[in-house]
Amino acid sequence: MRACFMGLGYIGLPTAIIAARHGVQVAGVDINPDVVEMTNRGKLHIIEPGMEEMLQEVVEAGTLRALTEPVESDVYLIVVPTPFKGNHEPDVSYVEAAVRMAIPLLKEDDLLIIESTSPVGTTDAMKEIIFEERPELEGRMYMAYCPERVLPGNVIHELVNNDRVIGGIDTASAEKAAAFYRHFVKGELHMTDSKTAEMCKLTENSSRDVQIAFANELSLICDKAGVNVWELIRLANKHPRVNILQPGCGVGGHCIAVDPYFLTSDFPFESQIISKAREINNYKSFWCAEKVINAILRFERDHGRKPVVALMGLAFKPDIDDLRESPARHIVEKVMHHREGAEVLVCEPNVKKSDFPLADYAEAYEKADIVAFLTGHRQFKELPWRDDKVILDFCGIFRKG
Ligand code: SAJ
Repeated sequence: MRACFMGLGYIGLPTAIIAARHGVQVAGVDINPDVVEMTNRGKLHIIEPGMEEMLQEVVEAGTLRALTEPVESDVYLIVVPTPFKGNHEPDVSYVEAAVRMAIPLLKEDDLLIIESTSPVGTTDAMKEIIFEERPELEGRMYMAYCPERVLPGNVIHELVNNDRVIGGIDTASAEKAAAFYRHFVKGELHMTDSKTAEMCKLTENSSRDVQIAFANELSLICDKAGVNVWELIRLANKHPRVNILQPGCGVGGHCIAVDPYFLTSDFPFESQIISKAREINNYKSFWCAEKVINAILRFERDHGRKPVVALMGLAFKPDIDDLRESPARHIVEKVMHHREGAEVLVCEPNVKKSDFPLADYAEAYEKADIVAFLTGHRQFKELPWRDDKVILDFCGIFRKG
């Protein structure tokens, strides 16, 4: 079986590597020649623990090679980004461009799978483009939408073990796509139609965004009410049918903070809660930055000197080194801008280099008058509580249980 992966990014590359380890002959295509060159040298251009060793293995075995142009295959996978254009409107032009690159190579019995997060109806739209260009293939090839659901940082395990939704343009397509994923997926494969599969991906991430927004809203209410939000959630979750997530300093990454807009943009009147959740989670970062700035002003007023401030964490979630779309990073930028002359120490134990000079987290904690925890890293949880500091614990470092 030959598969051509169009897009060697955060999902395309790991999936290509795993498929290449499971008997699939993989061509990995990326328009960026640097990505192609690095991949062929066995160097990973993305951040994912354990993945580089696997890449080296499949490059050496010759089961994966990277190219800038697609080659004739049996399966084509579209795994390119779907960014925004204008005001949070999804832009499917990369998906369309990748599909158009594959069109001249398609032949009878081929399978084309879209994995890119896409607005509802994208697979049908791509089907029309293909059959307009190649009418002789109508009814003679297979197409499916099969979203991924891997958690960055745990990709190797989740790519293999997660259940997957397989959305065919018809039953035969769903079966053909399921047979392809069976090469490397141990989780269950759930077959449906392509529109439902597209919507399912958007629903999963919107659902999590809404649930986090509920926790973040509670944190704002608790701050005003003088109630410890962590204790509140811990106790409420003792109810057999309540399961509240944890508040933080906002929602980051490119999935949960992005995918809900695919629904709000196409269904603006219907998606009320989804749209409000996005607002709440964005507002939470702004609120945290304001809290730090106010603490700086209050400290100077009360002590007659500028404080030392430690901002703990830059990554978008605990125990990873991924700073992309990170609310912690937005907060750091805002505080740096409005620091009123205070010395600000930025700490991120999981990275060596960033746009900001980085301080050692234990030394910064010792030295600072004001400490704001922005990411709930494991290392921070070892630090002792200190009554002599102003501690802004936005991510529950000192929560019990
Ligand atoms: N967060 C909270 N409180 C929580 C949980 C998370 O504030 O209780 C924050 C995190 O700190 C982070 C953001 O939410 O800033 C997102 O983190 P995450 O761990 O919830 O999710 P991602 O973005 O790393 O990955 C998500 C996953 N989707 C779901 O869990 C529904 C993953 O399975 C998807 O494959 C991925 O999006 C994607 O690619 O779509």
